[in-house]
Parts: sequence; structure tokens; C-alpha cells
Amino acid sequence: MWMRGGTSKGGYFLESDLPSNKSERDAFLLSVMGSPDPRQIDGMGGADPLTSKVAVVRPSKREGVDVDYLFLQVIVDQPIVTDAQNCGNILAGVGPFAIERGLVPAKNDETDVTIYMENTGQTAIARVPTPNGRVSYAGSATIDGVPGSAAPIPIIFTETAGSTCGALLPTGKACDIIEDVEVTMIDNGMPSVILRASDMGITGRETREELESNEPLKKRLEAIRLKAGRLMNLGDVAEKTVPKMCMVSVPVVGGAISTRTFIPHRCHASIGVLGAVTVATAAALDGSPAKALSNIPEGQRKKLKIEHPIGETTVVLEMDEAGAVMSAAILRTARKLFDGVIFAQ
Ligand code: NQM
Repeated sequence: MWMRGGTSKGGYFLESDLPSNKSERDAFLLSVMGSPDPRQIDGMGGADPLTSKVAVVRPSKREGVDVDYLFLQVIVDQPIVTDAQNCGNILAGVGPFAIERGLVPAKNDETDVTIYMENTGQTAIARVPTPNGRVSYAGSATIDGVPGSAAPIPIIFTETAGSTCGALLPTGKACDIIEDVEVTMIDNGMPSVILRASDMGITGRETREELESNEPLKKRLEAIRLKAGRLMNLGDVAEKTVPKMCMVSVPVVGGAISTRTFIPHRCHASIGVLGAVTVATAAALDGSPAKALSNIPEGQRKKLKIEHPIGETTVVLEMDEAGAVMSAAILRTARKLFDGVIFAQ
């Protein structure tokens, strides 16, 4: 099934429909997407990392969990399929897909689907609208980056701290210096390096296209990223899509903070879901370069609008009394685009 999940798009497969051998599976998925090729002309991929994504779903054997979800990024221009990162946007389609495929029985009105995210070993709960026991994609919820409106799918994450790096702050510090630039290396669901846009010679208000044509910026970001990867317990990240590089600046349309994120070699059209949760967490963190730039409301429940190139993504953080993030909630939508037979070579 092909679906839009949040601001991304990709193929949703039952694990039982894919080759069980990993290299055969990866070869199949490369062929499905048309990779490696910058245009992905011979496949379904949209020549953009945000549209070259795969969800592999199976019924879960875990207690209290409905389905297991493995996210795979099919690199557009390299013969690489990687499970080194999670994806909260593609996650938005997993609940509807699981119900459509009969893995989870639909309740009347709304069905909560508990999803184990295999990439990071954590669980999310997605609430899927199911009026009359069927998934409904139509509705009035809007998210920036997707035209029109659709049925709301709120997603709640708990215990995302240290999802891949083993700790929220893998170096134990809210601020480190790499290549003379102050950075926060942080993982609250997505390993990310948060740094000031101004330190990278940009305002933070540029478009995706402007940033993608800035070769010196991309080179500098990658030099910092390669060093940060090792410090974040990720090893050599030359062929990995994490950590993401998120440049922050003061909010300009009333939000909490403004962002421009490289994921890691293309600039995100907006921002990833777990990327937004992670930068929101950094913005609320004492001693981080992001905090000084951000506008953070008081209270243990914080609604933070994360500004990005085409609007904002709202993250709701629940903090404990010591200021640690207990859970994060985000609103997404999804849409079934196509269900059928795919041909690979
Ligand atoms: O951070 C793109 C996306 C993502 C990831 C990326 C995502 C997340 O927007 O949870 O959703 O950062 O590669 O799909």
C-alpha cells in the first residue's frame, strides 16, 4: 500500500510479503523505489528522501502492543537501505495500514493502535478515526506541508530519550564545541545536532532551495556531523542518515523556535516528527544554545510551535517537576493513496 504519512510518503508492506533474507529484501526495495538514481525514474520513489521511505509492519508478539513497525530509508542516489533511523511521519500511516490489513480490529469511532518502533525499541500510540468500524481519511485536521485537510491522527510518544544514542545527551552536556561551533548533541527520538543558524553564516529564514544550493554550508555541516556521530555513540555516520543537523534561530511567527534541518544532506521541506520532538526538548534545556533563542512557556505541559521552512509543527511536551520530558504528543494525518501489486526487477 502506498500512503502519505504526515509530510512524508512511501510504501507500506506486511513483513510476510517481503523476502526474509535482508539483502534480498533490500535489493527488492531499491528496485521498487528506483534507487540508486537521483531521479528514481525506474521506480516509485519521488527523488527526495521524504518520498523514498518504507514501513515494514507485522503483528506484534509483545505484551500490550498491536504491531511492530520497522522503518527503512531507501537512499535516493546510493544503493543503500538503512534502518539506522526511525520516522515519525511514516509512523502516522502505520495505524491505518494495520487496521486496513486486518492486523488490528477497528473499534467504533476511534481505534488506538499501539506500535512498537523496532528501529529504536520504543512504543507509540496512534489514535485512528474509525467511524462505523472503518478507517476514515477525511477530516478537518491540517498540518503544515500538506495541502488541504484530513482526519486527525494524534500520536503519543513516551520514553523516547536516548532512542538510538543510549542517553538524551550522549556526551552528558547540553553544550559542546565542535569545529569552534557550540552544539547540543541530543536524542529524544531522533539523534540530532542542534546549532545556531547564525554560527553557520545563515539567518535561519532561508528557503529549502537556498540552503540546498549553499555548498560551503553543506560542507561545514557534514564536517561537524561526522565528528558528532562518533561523540553520539553512532560510530562512523558517513553512510547513515543520522544525526540530523538542525540550525535554530529566534522564532519569527510567534512560535517557540525557528528551524532549518538537514536530514542530513538534503534540507527538510519542513521538519521530521521525532526531529521536532528532539529540537523542542533541546529548546527547553538549560544551558543549550537553543534555549537562549527560544520562547518557552511556563508550566509542566508545554505547547511548542516549532517553526520550519513552510510553517510550524506543534509538539506538546509533558515535563516532570525536575524539567525532564516525560512524553511528547504531535498531531499528524495520513492518506491511503494506492493499494495493489508492485513490480520489481
Ligand atoms: O523525525 C525525515 C520525515 C523525517 C523523519 C528525516 C521523521 C522524524 O519527515 O520522526 O519523521 O528526518 O529523515 O519523515
